[in-house]
Amino acid sequence: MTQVLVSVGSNQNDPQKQIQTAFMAIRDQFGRAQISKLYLTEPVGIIPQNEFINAAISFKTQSNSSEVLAYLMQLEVRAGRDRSTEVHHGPRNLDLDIILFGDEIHDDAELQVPHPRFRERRFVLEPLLDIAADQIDPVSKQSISQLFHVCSDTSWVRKMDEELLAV
Ligand code: PH2
Ligand code: MG
Ligand code: MG
Repeated sequence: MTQVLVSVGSNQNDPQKQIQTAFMAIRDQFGRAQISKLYLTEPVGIIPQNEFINAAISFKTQSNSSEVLAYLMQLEVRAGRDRSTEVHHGPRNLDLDIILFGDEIHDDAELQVPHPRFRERRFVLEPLLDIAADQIDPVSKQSISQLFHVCSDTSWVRKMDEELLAV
């Protein structure tokens, strides 16, 4: 079984509901899954846009990384995402990024894991701390918590009071 860490983000069309729906679908597909608290985060990128809600999800699977990626992309499409019309780093209904796939390293056109920019993103690392603080990045050999403590990203990340509905 491989431990998978996924970063989830949304800043359009009821972000909290988008994240809730994605989490329930992942749980249906992969069985037991954990989710972090929800975080309201400053949009990172060049165009002005709404704040994001970000969270992190972890689960175990026997599927390979291409299969998991295909499933997550299907959830993005189900949430109304159309890559052909969207702006790079722009607003989105649902973004599901594989951050770590066990200790696998892939640098392919279809999938790069560990996610190439996750170490520089507070909106990715802070939610991951809730559920995977001790998991090791196979590239830097640092744990999530070590990476978080040296991360120099100053964009704001605020833990929300709202919890996902208990379902
Ligand atoms: N995702 C992006 C671009 N900028 N900013 C925040 N705060 N959260 C995100 O998930 C995010 C972003 C593109 O994937
Ligand atoms: Mg993505
Ligand atoms: Mg992303």
